Amino acid sequence: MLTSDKLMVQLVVDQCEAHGISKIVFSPGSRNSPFAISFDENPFFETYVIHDERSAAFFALGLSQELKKPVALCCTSGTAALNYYPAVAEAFYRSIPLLVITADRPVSWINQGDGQTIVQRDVYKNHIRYEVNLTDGTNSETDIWYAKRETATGLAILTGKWKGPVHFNIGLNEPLYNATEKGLNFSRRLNQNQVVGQLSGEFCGRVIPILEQSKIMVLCGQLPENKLLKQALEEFSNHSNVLVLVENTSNIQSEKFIHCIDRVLNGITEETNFYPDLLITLGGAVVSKKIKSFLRRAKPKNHWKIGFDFPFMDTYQCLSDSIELTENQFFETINKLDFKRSQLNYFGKWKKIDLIARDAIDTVIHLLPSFTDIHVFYHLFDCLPESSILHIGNSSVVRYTQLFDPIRSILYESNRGTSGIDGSTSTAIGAAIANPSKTHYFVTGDISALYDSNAFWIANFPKNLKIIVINNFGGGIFRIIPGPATSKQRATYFEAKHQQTVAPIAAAFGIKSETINNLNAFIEKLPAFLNPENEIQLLEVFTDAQQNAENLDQFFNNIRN
Ligand SMILES: Cc1ncc(C[n+]2csc(CCOP(=O)(O)OP(=O)(O)O)c2C)c(N)n1
Repeated sequence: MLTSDKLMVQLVVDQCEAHGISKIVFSPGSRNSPFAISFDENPFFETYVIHDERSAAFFALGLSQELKKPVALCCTSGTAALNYYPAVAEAFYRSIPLLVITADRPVSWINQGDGQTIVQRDVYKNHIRYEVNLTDGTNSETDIWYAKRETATGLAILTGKWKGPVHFNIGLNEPLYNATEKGLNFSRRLNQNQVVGQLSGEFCGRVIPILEQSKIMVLCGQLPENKLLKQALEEFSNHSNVLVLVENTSNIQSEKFIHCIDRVLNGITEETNFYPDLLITLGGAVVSKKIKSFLRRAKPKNHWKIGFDFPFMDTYQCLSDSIELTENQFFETINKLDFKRSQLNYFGKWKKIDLIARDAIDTVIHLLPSFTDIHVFYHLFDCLPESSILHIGNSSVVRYTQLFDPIRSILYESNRGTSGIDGSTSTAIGAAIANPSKTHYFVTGDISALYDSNAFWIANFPKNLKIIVINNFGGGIFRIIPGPATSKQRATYFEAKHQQTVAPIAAAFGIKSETINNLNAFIEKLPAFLNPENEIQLLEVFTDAQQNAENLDQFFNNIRN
């Protein structure tokens, strides 16, 4: 087998293979060409070639999100590495294991007037779990020991308890394109033998009275599907003093939980009666801004944060205990504790309001005039095919999707780590390619779709992905959130109104598209579009930007008791 003659490149590639990283998203360049040679020649690796590094990195994130495995990215030196940054930050806040390999000049040539050169050391400093800097050169025994040890450390962290992006920056001298027969293997693993955690006897003893006497709110953020966790949470919520709040991106749904947080909070009048005494949180980002404000006002006496990532993040300003266990371990242990059933019907109080709102929706929606964003989501949730995956764009899209009860068999994904609008299409494409056995749907706003339109350029556009673009000719969110909605600068600076349509751009890349501009046509065409057999892959719907905010207001006002 051939490989690059650069020893440090061979070493990094051997380490990827030894650690089971088989998917490589490669962006063309000269400095990283030794990696192209070594990854391409080795049949263990599957490579994807994507020019736009911003899009490539989000695509890799989508692959990793779907496969639940680390994925590597490889780019050339200079601004190429900077274009990875949005997805690196997203991966950091979502604990997604991206291995970022950047080719560089050797350190002696940084800032010496060479082309395509920037300072790449520490480039992702604030958003990376580990960084390794290597230079191909002398390759002494000590250099190789150092490189093996450092890369092994980085790779152990990449997939450790607190996962996240890791950066390997490799300085390479010219000539770059020489290949040689593969000889030695340079892999080395550092095995992390993680102790299985358990709650201490002291903790269990201390918390029994709290569990018996408190109004307990369990708030779930973004999570991958986890059937055992669902069971454990259902068992825990058999206690009537336990309320479980989830979002669609939590990917755990049950009649015993409440799924639409903003919708239920909208129906609460005497807020203080609903404050919890104990808050238990798990998972990543929570979409609902309203629940964050609610809890910051409530200041529960105790807040237990479960999980390994960001253990001391104090989102609700009341963190009392950081519990570094898996969510499953925690709830399975708590369920085994012998604590008495409480008479507090905390769950029932919330559920009553939730049901009133839910029952009102059908009537309320049919009274809303024109064709607005909320109509799109109402009808979409009515006919999304079972067992598919819904990728949700940021901005108002992710907020609208929280208003309707999730369909149980569907998984919900979104770039909620940093809520950027810059890579959602590329992420959805990566996920669809990673999991071709499922149909993937992606809903996005027009600005987000235009921002990441280079995603349409990704080769072999997956046939199992269908995209709905809601075009309200600007950032519709700025009409519905307080502040910008009434600002004199709204139209130009926030909403940034425009006349652009997305379908022709997608069509230019060979993606079959259709457009719709009225409600009846949408209702009629939606089921056919969603059918996986249908060749149309992008549906652009034009909604009434003027009416959007008013319809959303009416919705919230009328679903109240
Ligand atoms: C990379 C990035 N730049 C800017 C923003 C700020 N921002 C949030 S929403 C938004 C407008 C999005 O508009 P669109 O995609 O059309 O969705 P809509 O608001 O209509 O739902 C902007 C610019 C962001 N979240 N991410």
